[in-house]
Amino acid sequence: MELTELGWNNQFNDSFNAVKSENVFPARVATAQREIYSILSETGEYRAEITGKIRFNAASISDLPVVGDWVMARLSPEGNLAVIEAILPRKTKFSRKSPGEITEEQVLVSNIDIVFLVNGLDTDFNLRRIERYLILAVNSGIKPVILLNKTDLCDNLQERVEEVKSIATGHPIHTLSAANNMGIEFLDEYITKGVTVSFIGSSGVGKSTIINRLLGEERLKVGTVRESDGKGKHITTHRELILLPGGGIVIDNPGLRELRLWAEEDSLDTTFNDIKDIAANCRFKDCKHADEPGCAVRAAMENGALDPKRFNNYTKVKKELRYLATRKEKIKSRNAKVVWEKNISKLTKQMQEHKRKYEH
Ligand SMILES: Nc1nc2c(ncn2[C@@H]2O[C@H](COP(=O)(O)OP(=O)(O)OP(=O)(O)O)[C@@H](O)[C@H]2O)c(=O)[nH]1
Ligand SMILES: [Mg+2]
Ligand SMILES: [Zn+2]
Repeated sequence: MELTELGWNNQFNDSFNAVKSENVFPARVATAQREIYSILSETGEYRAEITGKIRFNAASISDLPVVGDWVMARLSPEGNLAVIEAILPRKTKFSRKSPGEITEEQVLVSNIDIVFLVNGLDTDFNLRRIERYLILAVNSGIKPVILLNKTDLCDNLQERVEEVKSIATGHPIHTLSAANNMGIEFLDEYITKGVTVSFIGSSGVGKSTIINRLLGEERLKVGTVRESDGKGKHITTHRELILLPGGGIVIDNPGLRELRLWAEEDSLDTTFNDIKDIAANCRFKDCKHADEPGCAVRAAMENGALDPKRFNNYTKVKKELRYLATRKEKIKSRNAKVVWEKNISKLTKQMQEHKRKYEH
């Protein structure tokens, strides 16, 4: 198989040449489960592990390989197991804040060109969630495409599309019914040879169903949704990179339970640019849009130009990202302090040694 069919490009080639040694080869991570990986290369697929050095040097989970990564690998003497010696710099990464209390980035997939944000037009439909997905995509620099699946279950399709349009800030929106193989042709225009795409969304929205349609066979397991609320049953349990017969690379994801944001605060200027534009007309530059006179944002909500629910979500997300930025800043200064203390103690030791040497 040619590396370009796996998404290889000049950037990866340069990174690889800069670090390569004898008997290593480039490969792409197809699955990653508890530090057991499968990697795809010119000569085929291998099971792989990481070196102790990668594990030891990893400051956080995002320093370990993820599905989509390009790596430098070496075959074990027996030739059936590979060892990953380095991760090549990622071109893009789609991240969230890792679940739980720890303030840490969790890279879900890397080196993707397009992220399809999949939504069900049944009870899953939620504009506020789409806004959150868009923040993550915009922050990652990956082109987002919004998919509204299950058109067969929706009797107010046009209305839904208009609602999504009003929050999509120009990103493309497509409707389809994957289960009925209807309206899926447009995907071919996005997924061309060497292009990597990923499907992200809640459990049960039809991510694996769509990929099976692209494959032309029922290769991925799909599940049913709960009748009462349309929620999926987390059928896909791990990420997987799959090559499509017509060229193109797709990564299936398990349904996301939690979508905690990992993004810079200024990504809101893009995802909520309508609010930014309206706020530019507030009388006071530092208007909090609470009870100040001449507030253009409140006026827009009153005259129907801005949906108060969108504004509420904006405020909520802004707070969340502010908190995240403070936490990151704290961790940074704590780490800097540790480095500083280490340096000081090293210096003190050197001085003591110097003194000992010359005092006698
Ligand atoms: N009515 C209808 N059902 C669909 C459509 N697309 C998918 N489904 C059904 O939705 C259910 C869930 O589909 P999956 O493809 O397993 O969903 P998923 O997003 O991969 O879910 P997880 O793997 O759990 O994250 C299955 O019963 C599918 O048949 C559609 O267009 N219309
Ligand atoms: Mg699935
Ligand atoms: Zn205002």
